[in-house]
Formats: sequence, structure tokens, C-alpha cells
Amino acid sequence: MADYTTTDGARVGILMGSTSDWPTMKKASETLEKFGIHHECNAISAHRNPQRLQEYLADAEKRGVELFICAAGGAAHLAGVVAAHTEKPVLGCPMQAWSLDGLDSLLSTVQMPKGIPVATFAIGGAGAINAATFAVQMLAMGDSCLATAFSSYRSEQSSVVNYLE
Ligand code: RP5
Repeated sequence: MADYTTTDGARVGILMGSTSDWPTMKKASETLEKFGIHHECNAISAHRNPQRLQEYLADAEKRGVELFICAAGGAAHLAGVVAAHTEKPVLGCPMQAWSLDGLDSLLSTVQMPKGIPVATFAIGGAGAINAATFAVQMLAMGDSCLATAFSSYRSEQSSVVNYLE
């Protein structure tokens, strides 16, 4: 049995460097769920499980996963290593780990060499939600039902803005 979780019809693979990233990345998963997007979530560290990461990526691509959202903290190399192993888009979420308020994670994730991009989002929960929201926008480009659902979501957001009286 594979040492990772798979979901039938997954379009997005959420990867984390550690299970300790889950409380933040759960928000990304919940955002995808809101739009009914099949996805799978796994903690596979680029440093601690390099072999498993390569196996997972090869398998995920074969199964039709269309993009990866990768979260890591500290020396946050997961998104970059995933980008090195796949031609699918990689969205990076820097975690606020144990030091430097996540600035270490942000710089490790964003400073990719030319030609191997990682689309990097904000540190922490807002970034996790925005990475998933961006994933929805990308998938909606080829999916008119999803595009309609996304339009309604944006309208709802506009209607809940509070104005000072
Ligand atoms: C990174 O180190 C993980 O992505 C996590 O953000 C951080 C701490 O991991 P643990 O020591 O809690 O497993 O690799």
C-alpha cells in the first residue's frame, strides 16, 4: 500500500512538510471543499521523505492531479522541490513555523531560480485560503460551472463588507 493518501478524481494535491502544518492548511482544504473540488492532503517532507515525495508526485500526475499546493515552514523547500519534479503549477504556502515569524519560510518558498516558478502566497492562514482560492480560479478557466460558483462567491464577499456609519 502506498505511504500516502489518494482521493478518487483529485484535481488538487495539498502537500505539507509536517502534520504540524495541518491546522493552517485545513483552511485550504475547506476552501476547496466549498467549491466541491476533489483533492487530497498529505504530509510528505522534502527533507525527511524525499523518496516518498518523488513516488507521490509521479503517481499523482498519472492519476490526473492538475496542480499542487505546498506548505512548509523554516527551510521551506517543499514547494521548490515539487516544482522541480512536476510540470504542473505549484502554489506555495509559507508556514509560520518555530522562528522568525515565518519570514524564513516566505523567503525559502518565494526565491526560486528562473524557469522553475512557485506562485507564493502570504504567510499563514490567509495564504492557505488564497492559494486554494487561486487554485479555484485556475481550474475555473476550463470549467464554466466552477466559474459561475466562483462569481457567486465573489459577490457574496462584496455583500458582507461592513461600512462604518
Ligand atoms: C517544516 O518544519 C514543516 O513544514 C513545519 O512547518 C516545520 C516544523 O515541522 P515539525 O518539526 O513540527 O514536524 O519542515
